[in-house]
Amino acid sequence: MSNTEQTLSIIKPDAVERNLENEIKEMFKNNGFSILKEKKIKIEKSEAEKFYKVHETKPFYNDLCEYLSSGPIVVMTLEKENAILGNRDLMGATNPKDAKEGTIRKKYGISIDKNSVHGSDSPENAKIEIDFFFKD
Ligand code: IDP
Ligand code: MG
Repeated sequence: MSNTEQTLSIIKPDAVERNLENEIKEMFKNNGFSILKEKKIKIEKSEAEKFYKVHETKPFYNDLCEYLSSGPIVVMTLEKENAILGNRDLMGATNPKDAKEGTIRKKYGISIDKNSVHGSDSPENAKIEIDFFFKD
């Protein structure tokens, strides 16, 4: 049975800053993802805190929110068969050091905090995250 899904992807400040936006989008397209919606924005720290609320008890929460709001980001809705897991596979492990060859984080990630991309981790969160950025 087919299972077309949408997932939220973010090209994070470290990658936008290094002008990697187009190269990363090419990786999505070459792997069969359609970019349905996209916008380049800069968010406030308070918005980053809301977006990353699931991590609010983590020691890195404050730095993470500072970071995501530190410069322009590109937010996108990606669509493909099994897009959520497919995007997680293409992104690679959270820590670029552990990411497999051929993944975005292996290719472009600098460190665990500057790991170039975000991707939703479940159908439930994909819906919440797409609505967060694209609900009119
Ligand atoms: P994910 O982005 O692979 O889904 P999560 O565990 O959801 O990883 O963490 C969200 C983001 O928080 C990561 O992408 C990374 O930038 C940052 N992060 C996760 N763990 C650490 C850590 O141990 N130290 C610093 N930053 C971290
Ligand atoms: Mg996550």
